[in-house]
Amino acid sequence: MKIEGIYLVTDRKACAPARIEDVVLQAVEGGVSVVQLREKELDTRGFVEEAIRLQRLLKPKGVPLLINDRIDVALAAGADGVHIGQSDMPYPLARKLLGSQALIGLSVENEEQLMAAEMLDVDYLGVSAIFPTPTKIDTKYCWGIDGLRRARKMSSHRLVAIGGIGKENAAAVLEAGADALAVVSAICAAGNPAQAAMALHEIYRKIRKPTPDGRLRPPDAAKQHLTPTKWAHD
Ligand code: TZP
Ligand code: MG
Repeated sequence: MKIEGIYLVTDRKACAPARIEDVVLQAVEGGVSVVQLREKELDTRGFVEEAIRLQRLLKPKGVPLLINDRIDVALAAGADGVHIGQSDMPYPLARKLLGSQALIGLSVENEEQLMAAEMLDVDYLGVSAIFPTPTKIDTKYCWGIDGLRRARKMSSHRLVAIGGIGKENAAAVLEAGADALAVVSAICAAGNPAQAAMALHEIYRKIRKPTPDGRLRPPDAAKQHLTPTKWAHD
């Protein structure tokens, strides 16, 4: 399963008073193609219960569920994978615990981390943060559009851009080489999450026109960098 399109990262506070499940369902209706459950304050019991609820909703729709940080929660809920950061479980151990079929994404916060990730067979890199965002205030560096363009040239991985992304800058982020746009507030805090997701998906669809065989075309900068083997098994 490829990570591409509009990637929803949940935030309980931004969704309130709506339930996360309702926002997720509406977002999927609007075209979100992957969901990450991110819970920084819930205890383990609550986290697992929420993950199980979401997995039940998403599985029949064929939308993968990733769990932020917690390998144990992903395993317990039968989620499709995890998203880990630089201080979470090291990638090789996460892969060992979750198996070859799991989807595993890794955050990279600077070029050194991006280059180090060339040694890893991660499913994608989360390029974090593209722009400053009030949703996460401990980010040390912002890639910006130019930084993302450079990252695209340097990395052979799928790139998921995150941080301050909304419909006003989505096209620029995609043009710079992102394979997916990860958003929190643009969907969770929207009055109408389905409509918000649809607007982002429409921008994505316009920029990534399908190839004749139905695959979505990567941006030219990305294509240049991909080796034939990597592109072949995409
Ligand atoms: N990681 C880097 S930025 C960020 C996360 C979880 C928050 C992105 O939130 P928003 O509201 O889409 O800017
Ligand atoms: Mg983390």
